[in-house]
Amino acid sequence: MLSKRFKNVLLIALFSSVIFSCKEDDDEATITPPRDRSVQYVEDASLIETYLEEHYMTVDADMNVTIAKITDPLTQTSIKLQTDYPLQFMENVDNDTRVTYLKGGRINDPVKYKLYYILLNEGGGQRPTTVDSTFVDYRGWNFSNVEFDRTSSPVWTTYPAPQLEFISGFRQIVPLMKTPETTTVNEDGTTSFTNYGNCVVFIPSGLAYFNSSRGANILPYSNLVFQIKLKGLRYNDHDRDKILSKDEIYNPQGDTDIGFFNQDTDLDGIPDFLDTDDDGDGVLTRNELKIPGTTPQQYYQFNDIPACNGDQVTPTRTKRHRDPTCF
Ligand SMILES: [Ca+2]
Ligand SMILES: [Ca+2]
Ligand SMILES: [Ca+2]
Repeated sequence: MLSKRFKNVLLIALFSSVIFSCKEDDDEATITPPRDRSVQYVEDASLIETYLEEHYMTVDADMNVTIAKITDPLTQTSIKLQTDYPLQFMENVDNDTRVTYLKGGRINDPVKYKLYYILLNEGGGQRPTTVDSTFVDYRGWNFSNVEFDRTSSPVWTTYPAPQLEFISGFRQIVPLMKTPETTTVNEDGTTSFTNYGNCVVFIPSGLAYFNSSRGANILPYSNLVFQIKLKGLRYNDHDRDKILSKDEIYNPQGDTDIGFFNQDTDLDGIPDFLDTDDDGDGVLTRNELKIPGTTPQQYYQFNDIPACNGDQVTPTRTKRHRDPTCF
C-alpha cells in the first residue's frame, strides 16, 4: 500500500545539480562514524561567528555578493557590523532532512541551529514553502571563499526527491523570499525578472553535507555560503488530491516532527500532503471535494471546503475530507 501511494511522489520529475545531497557522486566521500552532531555544531557555530567577523562583502550593480577576508579594517566593515544589508538569523532551526517520508521520519538530529542570512531583496511575487518546486539561481562557496558551484541559468528544485534533495539549510531559507514581481520573455528568447527574492545564507555543516564531501571544495564538516535568487515557483500538489501541499499543513509546531510531516489526520504514518485519503475513510480526498450537482465536475477550493453535509467549518467541525465519519 505504501509503495502505491508513494508512486505519485516518485513520478515527479527530478532535476540534477551538484548541491543535491546526492548519494551517487563519484567524488563523494563520507567519514564514518559521523561526529556527534551537537559537538560538531558548537565548533561550526564558532567558525560561522568568526567568518562573519573577519570577512566583508561587496554588492555589485546586479546585486551579486562577493565576500573576502578583511585586509584593511579602516575601509572594510565586517559582514556582522555593516549596516547596508543587515545580517539576520533564524533561531531554533531543526534539520528537516528525512530518513523516511513518514511521520516521525526526520533525521536524528537534536541540534537547534542558528541560520544567519542577509535578505538583499525580499521579492514582489509569491512565497514558496519548503516543499514547493522553485526555480532558482545560486552560487555556493566555502569558508575559504572558494566557489564550488554556480548556475548559469535558473534550475528547478523539487521535493521530496529521494537521493536528490537540496540541503536542508538551502531549502529552509528559500521561503523567506518571494518570486519576481514580473517575469518577461524578451524577443530574443531570454527572460527578464524584476524584484525577485535574493539572499545570502551561511549554512552550518549539519544543515549541509555534514560528514560527507562533495569534490575538493566541500570537505566533510564544511560550513557553506550560498547566494540564492528566487526566479519562479510551482505550488505542488504532491498527492494530487486537488489540495495544494502548502494548504496541507495544519500544525507547524510538532514535538517529534516538523512542518508538513507533522500533520497526519488518520494517523497511518503518511502525512496529509502525501496521503491520497487524508481521513482514511476509504474515499479519496479528491472525491470528497466534488461539488454536488456540477457538470462538468467542479471541486471545492481549499478555503471553501465545508464540513459534513455542507455545514460551516468550526473549531470543532473540520473540513469534510478530514472527517472520517463523512464521505
Ligand atoms: Ca495535496
Ligand atoms: Ca495519513
Ligand atoms: Ca477520505
